[in-house]
Amino acid sequence: MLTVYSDAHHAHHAQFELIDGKLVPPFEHPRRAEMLLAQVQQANLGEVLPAKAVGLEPILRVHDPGYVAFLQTAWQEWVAAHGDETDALPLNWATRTMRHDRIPETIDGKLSYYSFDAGTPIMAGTWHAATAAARVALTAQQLITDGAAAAFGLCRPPGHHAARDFYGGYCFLNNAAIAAQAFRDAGAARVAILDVDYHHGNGTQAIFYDRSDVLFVSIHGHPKQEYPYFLGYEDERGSGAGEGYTYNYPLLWGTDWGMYEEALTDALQHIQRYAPDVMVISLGVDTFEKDPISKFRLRGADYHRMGAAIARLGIPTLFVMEGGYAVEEIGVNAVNVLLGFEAAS
Ligand code: SP5
Ligand code: ZN
Repeated sequence: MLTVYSDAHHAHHAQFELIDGKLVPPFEHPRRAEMLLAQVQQANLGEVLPAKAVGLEPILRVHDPGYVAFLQTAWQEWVAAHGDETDALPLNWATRTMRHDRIPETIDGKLSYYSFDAGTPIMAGTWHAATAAARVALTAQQLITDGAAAAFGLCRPPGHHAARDFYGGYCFLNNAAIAAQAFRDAGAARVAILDVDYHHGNGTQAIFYDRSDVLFVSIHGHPKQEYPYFLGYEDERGSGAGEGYTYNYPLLWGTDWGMYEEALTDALQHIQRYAPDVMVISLGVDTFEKDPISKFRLRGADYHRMGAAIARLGIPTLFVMEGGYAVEEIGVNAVNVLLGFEAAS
């Protein structure tokens, strides 16, 4: 399997994230992608290709132009207001009874308007890294459009929490959604997205919620217990033309492979019935037993089983990297999915 990778992710290396009431060094840091790349090479998964240059067009097929413009200049505006010593973080949000129809003019207001958490710092290189991650996903997508059976987009920062016009959950541009839309624009009639990251892919779900041409299926920590809390319940099934094209499998803390596999089997049956031309896997390995911010109990060998189960559908598959914060094991676990896929293909 070919991997696509860009060094540009190094440009995004914030100082702090807010978690558990503390400002701590970010869990989402450059060494994650370094460990992934090292394991791709160590395991001889296949050649590693650079990301191709792409314009903003495929990004704007998914994201709001105002949001993209905000991301592009947010850091400069933050520096003008506050200097460059701290990362840019929002402080409050428009919750119930407040207005969503006015975009503030100041940078602090815009950070609040265009985000949904305080755990996703913006710094000098964030835009550069986020666009590079989208280019990684698009380059890998192109490989499959050109006939490859599978490809791995080693994206960082991740993407599945980012919606059409907001960021959060360490995500700025929704790499998987951008790739899925690019598949459609390249002629695929139906695209399925399977999101196996520990956290619900709220951004991806929202982007495709009212559409039947992109099926969204997610297995994740139950929103009654787990971040991002406000999406990912079983009764979310899509709306309008998209009704019946979203499926959620919320699972409780402590979920092990036995319980996970049951959901995965069911999820894969929905995808098989949909008969997509191509499939995008939002590949998070924060379901791992030793993940520092998550509470599932998957073990190393389970990732091989996961990849094999995905391969049995026999559908061209783009893997897009999302979360996973047990940095010592992130490479082995993610590459195990890919090796399991190859072994069963
Ligand atoms: C792509 C991705 O995996 N984003 C995850 C974003 C998680 N944000 C913080 C979640 C905090 C949940 N509580 C953690 C408790 C750890 N002690
Ligand atoms: Zn996650």
